[in-house]
Amino acid sequence: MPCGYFSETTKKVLFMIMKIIGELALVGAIASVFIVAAQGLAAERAAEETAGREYMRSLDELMSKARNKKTIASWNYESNITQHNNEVNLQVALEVAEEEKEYWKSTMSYLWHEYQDPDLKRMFEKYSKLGTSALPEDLNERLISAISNMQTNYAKATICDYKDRTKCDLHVEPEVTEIFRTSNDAEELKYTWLEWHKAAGAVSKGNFTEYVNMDNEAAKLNGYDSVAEWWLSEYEATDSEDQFASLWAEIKPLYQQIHAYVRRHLRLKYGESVVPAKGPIPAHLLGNIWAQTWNNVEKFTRPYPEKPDVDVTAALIAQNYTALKMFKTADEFFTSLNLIPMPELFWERSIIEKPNDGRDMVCHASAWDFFDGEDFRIKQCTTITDAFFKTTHHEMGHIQYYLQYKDQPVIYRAGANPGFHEAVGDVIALSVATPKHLKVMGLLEEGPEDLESNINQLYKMGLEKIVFLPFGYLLDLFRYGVFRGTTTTQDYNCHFWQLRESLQGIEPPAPRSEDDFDPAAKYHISADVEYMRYYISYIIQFQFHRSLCQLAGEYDPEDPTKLLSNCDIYKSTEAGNALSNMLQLGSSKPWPDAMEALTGTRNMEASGVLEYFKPLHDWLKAENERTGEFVGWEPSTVPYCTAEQRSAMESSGFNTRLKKYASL
Ligand code: X8Z
Ligand code: ZN
Repeated sequence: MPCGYFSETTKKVLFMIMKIIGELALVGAIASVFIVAAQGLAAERAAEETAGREYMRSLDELMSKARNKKTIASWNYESNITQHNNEVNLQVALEVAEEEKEYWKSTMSYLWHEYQDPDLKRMFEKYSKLGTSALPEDLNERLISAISNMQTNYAKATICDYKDRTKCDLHVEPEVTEIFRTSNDAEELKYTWLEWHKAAGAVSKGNFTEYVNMDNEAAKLNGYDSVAEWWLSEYEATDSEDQFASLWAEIKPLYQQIHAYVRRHLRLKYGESVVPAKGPIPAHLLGNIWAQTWNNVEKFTRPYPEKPDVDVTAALIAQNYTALKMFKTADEFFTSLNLIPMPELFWERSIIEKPNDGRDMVCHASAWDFFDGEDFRIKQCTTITDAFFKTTHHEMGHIQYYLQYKDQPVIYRAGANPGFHEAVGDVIALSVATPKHLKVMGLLEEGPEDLESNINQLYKMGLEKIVFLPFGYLLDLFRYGVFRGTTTTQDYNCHFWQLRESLQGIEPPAPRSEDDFDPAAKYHISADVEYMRYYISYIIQFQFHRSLCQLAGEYDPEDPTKLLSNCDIYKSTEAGNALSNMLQLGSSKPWPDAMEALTGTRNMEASGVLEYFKPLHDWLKAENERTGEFVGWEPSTVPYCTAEQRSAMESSGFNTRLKKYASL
């Protein structure tokens, strides 16, 4: 039909329809162009992601070689401190830093932010932090030198003997440690304390300031405000500092009870002129040069002295334990859980005793991953003591973690967070230290497991675990302040002691000033080792212990014969397999995933510690009430801050922060 025959209206309608069809066709055509383009883009992205995956594989191989090279040089230096080994170590570290810088540039050219695969993204994200290698070479050299100067000084520091002042070759390990373990002479302890802090502390102040400046530069190049934020990032949460503070708030009442109980016994032993009734405890009387664990005062403060000694040092010596026998015993416990035995190379290359060929070395115990999947070593100046029996398990726990995650990419060969790594061996040692297990091993005499022995046992563990918590917490509260610039060189020692007094309730044995630099007399400050990891470990190890004990059928909160504090997971493959599953993850998943895999909760919780020590807490409260002991402490009368420093602490907000973090 010719068009002329249509009415005007029909024409209009037809026109509209044609227009719409035309527009639809256009939209369709455009859409298909878009679809094709989008498909192209998706394919491109997928190809880019595949390329990223390939790149990651090769990068990881290169990093394994680089880290292996760097670790060998560090081991050679730390196990034999010479000028030559120090220079080689520095050279290799700088070379590897340059290599890493090149790799980093390639890494950052990938569009990893867009990747679909969360695992691949996580690896790129981790590699996007270049660490201290981000520094220009000259600054990196200054950083490495500042740390190795402090480290060398700490390792070589010696003092003279109190009784024989001509004998001047006393190192922290073993001599100073041994004096603090055995001496009851307050004057000898004070002298040794002061000498050690002079030899290992004051001399490192300049290097420490240089280290802080250089490390803060590195932090900024990695996108952090300071090293404090960098260290905190390892805990993968925005409110980590608040989490740490609320854990302390929960534990503090328990700490105050054990503190009051110990102070009373020290006062009875040394007299009120040495240990004031309501004051902080003088730091030199607690059996440890840093007052971080107080096990060595157990022998004269034990709640039920007539019951057998729970310290196994004497039994180890009587039974001719050697360093090797302690290591073999620990290995046997791990394998009884179906965990991995220490490999051949480990036994060949570890240093488990201080060599007596006159060389200087870093004696502080450490466990090493050489990142080649084969070479794992411990370096430890073992002495035959209860403490080293535990440290041996502690270090072997690190090696066990390395072995469990050795098939992960290098970037994931780390703890779920730093606290997890520190907790593995300690969890094992919690079982080993039970009266039940020590009796099986013949290290503790047979006797009934009555209430009194249980309190003795819990008390001994409290002197090791509860009292450590404020120390573990404050060491990095101090360094966070330094890194953030709220604690300057003029206030180092004053702020340090303010924290020690507020959190630990201890005071220095004599007046201190800014000519002293007491923090560096602790290994981890002189060696640049983050310390919050131990605080976290001492909390989460009790969560791990509780879950493992339940899996092993050794703990039942309803059954008084199955106490958490006497649970031994020895030979439980159920417990071992659950632990292994968590360890194998390395840092491939955020830590709450790893925590959940073992404990069913995604949080760090104080409830494990509190549940474990509940009977002791009740006993201490009743005992302190019975004796009328003051719980808590009044301000120290030993001067360590000037009046100007004290008023500045008020006006600068230091005191406000202290109140918040110390739950004051
Ligand atoms: O440094 C250690 C281990 C090596 S990772 C021996 N620890 C801390 C210390 O000695 O201060 C273990 C407990 C706390
Ligand atoms: Zn450790």
